[in-house]
Amino acid sequence: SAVIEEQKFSLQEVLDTFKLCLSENQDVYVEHYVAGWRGLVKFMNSLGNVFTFISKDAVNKIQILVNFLNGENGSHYVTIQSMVKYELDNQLVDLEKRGSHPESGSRTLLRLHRALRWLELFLERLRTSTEDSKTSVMCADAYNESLSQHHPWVIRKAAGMAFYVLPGRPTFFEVMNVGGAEKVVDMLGDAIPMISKVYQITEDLYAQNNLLELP
Ligand code: 1PX
Repeated sequence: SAVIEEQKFSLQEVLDTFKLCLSENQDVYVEHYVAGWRGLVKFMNSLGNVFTFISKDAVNKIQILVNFLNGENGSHYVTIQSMVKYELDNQLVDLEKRGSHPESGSRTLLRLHRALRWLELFLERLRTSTEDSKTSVMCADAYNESLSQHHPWVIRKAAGMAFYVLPGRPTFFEVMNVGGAEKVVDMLGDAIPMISKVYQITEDLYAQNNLLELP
């Protein structure tokens, strides 16, 4: 019965989390940003064990940010804007090379931010894909166009292998648990603009502060 049935995970909820990220004055809430990533990791893990090396790194970075958020200076970590300002004002960021602050909130979030661009590109490809499109190709194209530029050869190689074993489009859509292909397309059309917006606001903030290459 519906009562005992375990609530199934839906990618819709995950992507909706990114809608909660923006405050009234276009600041980005770290809490919801991190929650969005948590959901994505959960989704990725449900695709199989091969993806755990990817999710481990994401989980690690999520945890670093959660620790700041729950730490004694947590009030400065409420939004990405306040985090960046606080860390820069207090010299808590390694700007040139990794030194005494190798795991600043700013450099950690930058890694997820770069991955968010991959997600945006991948979801857009999924949205416009046809029945015979290959998820592995869409995923690899999105990766090569974005995140790969920040990864050394070994990581690119390993990522390429992970894409290779991605389930096909039908299974992928099924695991998303949103409904039929038409529903998926609608949901993505709804979610992608929000993700793009969060991405662009973060990108502009990092560009203005010269932080796009943080080590
Ligand atoms: C409907 C689609 C939903 C799909 C959700 C999938 C979520 C993907 C989560 C990927 C998170 C990757 C975070 C990577 C951060 C990163 O770039 N880290 C590297 C640099 O960090 P560092 O601290 O050393 O400066 C780090 O070296 C990364 C290592 C792990 C390998 C990253 C490969 C990224 C491939 C992204 C594509 C994921 C494909 C999943 C298919 C669903």
